[in-house]
Amino acid sequence: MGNFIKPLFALSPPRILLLGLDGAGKTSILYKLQINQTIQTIPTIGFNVEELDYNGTKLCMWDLGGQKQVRTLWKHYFSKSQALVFVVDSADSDRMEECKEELFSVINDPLLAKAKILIFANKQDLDEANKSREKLESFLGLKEIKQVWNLQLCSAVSGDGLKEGLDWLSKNL
Ligand SMILES: Nc1nc2c(ncn2[C@@H]2O[C@H](COP(=O)(O)OP(=O)(O)OP(=O)(O)O)[C@@H](O)[C@H]2O)c(=O)[nH]1
Ligand SMILES: [Mg+2]
Repeated sequence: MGNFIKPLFALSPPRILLLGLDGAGKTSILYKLQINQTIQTIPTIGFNVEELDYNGTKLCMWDLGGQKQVRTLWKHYFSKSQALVFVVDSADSDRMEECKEELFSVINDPLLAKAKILIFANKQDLDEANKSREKLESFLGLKEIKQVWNLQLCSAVSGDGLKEGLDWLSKNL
C-alpha cells in the first residue's frame, strides 16, 4: 500500500460488530444510539452500517442479521473488527443455551482473539427479563471468556445502559 493511502486507513474509525440471535435487539440498539429513537424494526437480512460519534470518538457499527441461516455469514466480518457487541435477549430464557453456543463460536475465532467483548443483556424493561448479573454471567459462561469483556444490562426501548456500554467500549478500544 502506498504511503499516501496508509494514513487514510489508519484514521478510519474502529469497526464494531453487533451480533446476537435473531430478535435480540441489535438493530433497535443501533438506531437508539444513532438517532435516539425506538424504531419499528424488521428482521435484518444482510446488514446495517452506521457511524456513531460517541463523545468525540467515531465508531463504525456493523449490525448483522441474526437468523440461524445467516449466522454462517458472520465470520466474513471478523477481520478488522476491534470489538464485538453481543446482544442477548434477557427475557428469552429458552434460548440462553443457544445464545451461549453462538457467543463462544464467535469469540473462539482467532480473528477475534484480541477483540474487546461487550455483552449487552437487552430488554431489561420487560418484567420477565433476567435482571441478575450473576445468573446471566453463569448462564452465558462469561467467566470462560479469554478476551477483555464486560456485561452491561440495557434496554433499547428506554435507552438505559446503552451509554454505559459504549463508555466502556470507547475506553477499552
Ligand atoms: N421490550 C423491548 N423490546 C425490544 C428491545 N429491543 C428490541 N426489542 C424488540 O425486539 C424485536 C426485535 O428487535 P430487533 O432490533 O429487530 O432485533 P435484531 O437483533 O436486530 O434481530 P435480527 O435482525 O433478526 O437479527 C422488535 O420487536 C423490537 O422492538 C428492548 O430493549 N425491550
Ligand atoms: Mg436486526
